[in-house]
Amino acid sequence: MATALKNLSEYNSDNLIPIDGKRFGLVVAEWNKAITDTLCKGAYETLVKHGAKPENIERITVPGSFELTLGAQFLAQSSDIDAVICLGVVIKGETKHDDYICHAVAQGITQVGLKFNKPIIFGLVTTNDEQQAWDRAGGKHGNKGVEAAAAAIQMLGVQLID
Ligand code: DLZ
Repeated sequence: MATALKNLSEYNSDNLIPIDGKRFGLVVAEWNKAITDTLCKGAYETLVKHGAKPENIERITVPGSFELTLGAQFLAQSSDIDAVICLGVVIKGETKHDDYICHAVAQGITQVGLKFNKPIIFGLVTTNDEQQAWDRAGGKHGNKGVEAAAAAIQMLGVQLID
């Protein structure tokens, strides 16, 4: 009988499960494309570094972050895909668009994950300006695409222990 969850804190980026047989979906928003491409590169390279086969990584693009949820659903509904990584950059402007988009994406991809019982990773960078976004896309705060890929791998390693 299942009694415990394997502890996520046991993992770090050098201590992840083998993923050579796993299939990943990447959903990448085209708004702030230069930055989301950099996030995507970080995610892709992390998956490959940890053993994912390039032919097992499927990338689709969507217009903006708001569409990440439906993109995630397109991929998650395929029985082939084990985990989906959503990547977008939402930068604050004069209006509250950032709030609406971020909340919608957070709720949307949560629902997709629960509906399909698969990890759907929230790789949405939400910042006050473009520089802060670059700081998180290979800059002084690392690359959130790398972290998103590591989270997907970690989630595939979560299992019930008898
Ligand atoms: C409309 C919009 C705005 C103002 N800002 C962003 C943003 O900073 N980042 C992003 O990924 N998308 C933005 N969008 C586009 C919306 O996500 C969406 O694509 C459109 O509203 C169409 O549904």
